[in-house]
Amino acid sequence: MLDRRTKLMEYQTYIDGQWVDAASGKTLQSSDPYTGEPWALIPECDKTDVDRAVEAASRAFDSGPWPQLTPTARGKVMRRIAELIEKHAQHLGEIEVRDNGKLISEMAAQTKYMPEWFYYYAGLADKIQGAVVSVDRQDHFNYILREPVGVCAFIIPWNSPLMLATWKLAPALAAGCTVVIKPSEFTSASLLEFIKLVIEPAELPPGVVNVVTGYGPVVGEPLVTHPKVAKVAFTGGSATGARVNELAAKSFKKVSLELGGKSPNIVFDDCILEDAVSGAVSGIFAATGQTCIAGSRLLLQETIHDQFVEKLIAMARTARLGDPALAETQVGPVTTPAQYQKILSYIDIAKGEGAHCALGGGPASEAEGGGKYFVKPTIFTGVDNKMRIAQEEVFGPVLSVIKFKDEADAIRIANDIAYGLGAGVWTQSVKRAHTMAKRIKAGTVWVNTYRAVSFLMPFGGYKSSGLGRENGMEAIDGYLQSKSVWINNGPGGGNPFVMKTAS
Ligand code: TXE
Repeated sequence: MLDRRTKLMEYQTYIDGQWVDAASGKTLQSSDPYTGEPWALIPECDKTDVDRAVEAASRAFDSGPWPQLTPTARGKVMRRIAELIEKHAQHLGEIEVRDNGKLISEMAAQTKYMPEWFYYYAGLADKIQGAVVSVDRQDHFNYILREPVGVCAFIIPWNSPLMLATWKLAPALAAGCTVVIKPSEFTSASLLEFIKLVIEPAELPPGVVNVVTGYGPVVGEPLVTHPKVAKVAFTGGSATGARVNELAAKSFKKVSLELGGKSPNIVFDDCILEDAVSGAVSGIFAATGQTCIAGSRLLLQETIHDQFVEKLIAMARTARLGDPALAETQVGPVTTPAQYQKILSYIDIAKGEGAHCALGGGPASEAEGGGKYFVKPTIFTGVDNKMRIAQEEVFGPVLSVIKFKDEADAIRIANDIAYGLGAGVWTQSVKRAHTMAKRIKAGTVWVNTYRAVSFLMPFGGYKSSGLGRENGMEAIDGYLQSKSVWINNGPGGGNPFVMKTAS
């Protein structure tokens, strides 16, 4: 049971295998979203700390013991990491509940599943294979090496800090990279606990994993622009993602971006109604709607619209708001005060645009199970896909319901958006399921389920939802680069002024 009476926790950050304060000695406060009270002090790093961390990661990559480890040995280290997560799962989950306001039930599931990423990529570490290529030149032996890209910078958001760091860290370590992680200024504690309980005891060489805590522009920008960083993996909002991409482009870094979404959850009249209602609720109210894959646009076939909305409201009404540390709580607080204000302002925007507020529509009081930073589960009907409430990411428990006529209409509405992260389809028709999966422009399509993720399945966005893929086999490619090696076993010579092509 989470103990909220503890005194202010004081954290240090982790650079080159050492626990250190920020060079400036400054700290920032991290608040418990449920109480709104500060509970932890986090080092407020700046460029000096970033430089130290990147130098450490660069040394570890070039000359430390890490590059000397065989891929099999790297895999063993990663299996140790997985076992240590298993051992400390409950504590890590509780820290995230405290720092982020995530439900303990959700964190129990996440921390139980997180080790699988390290087991999976541990298994891939010694299966990174190049190739021998028969080129069209006699006496040549050509091969392709697959090498780690180098120092990787991870920028992590506040909504699922441990899970999203895991998605990057596991493939990067398997590839043989070293990393510098910048968690969100709102939720750094769980990552620092993860380093203390998992990374340090796993005995990775110093400098392989480093953390710099602090504010986005002050820490994130020097990290993204540092000449010794080879790759940036970012998860966060689209505006910040665009800025990070622009900065990284100046020094031609490799970049992967996992950005926002406005995912359509599409319900046809041939669905199993109860499943679809539950899927709609889980799409938007789970994690208080603070997930990039939130099914925030519910597209309902007009033939079932009224019946569906009635059932949906009935289920959403029963959602238990409250202390995220209690197992029975279903909707917790919004994580940051700024996000809370943003959600409320979008509720006003929707009302101003003429959408009908069918449920919720404002802050949830203590009497309603809420308190500071709680928003009532909110459903808007009569939404037109052109409205801002349908086009822009709210990142909160606010659902827009949009009617459609038929398959073609559903596809048109689903794709009429800048984003393309996820989509849900509810139907019993196999033909329709495959047609929709093919025609929706999104990185993930769930049919008769929603918000399912796995280390085995690639995850990422079409269009403005991002670049690159996390998870699955292809994620490791983002941390590797190819080197072509040409060995001439024959005579030299030939015209030195002409490119050597065929023999
Ligand atoms: O995220 P930011 P914010 C969406 C959601 C939310 C909006 C803004 O709609 O309302 O984004 O949230 C670091 N250079 N998502 O402001 O700014 C920052 O410190 C380098 C979607 O909290 O994207 C943090 O570590 N880094 C989303 C990380 O970027 C910078 C998850 C994310 O912060 C930086 C969260 C800079 N100039 C919000 N500025 C998802 N896709 O899951 C900030 N950062």
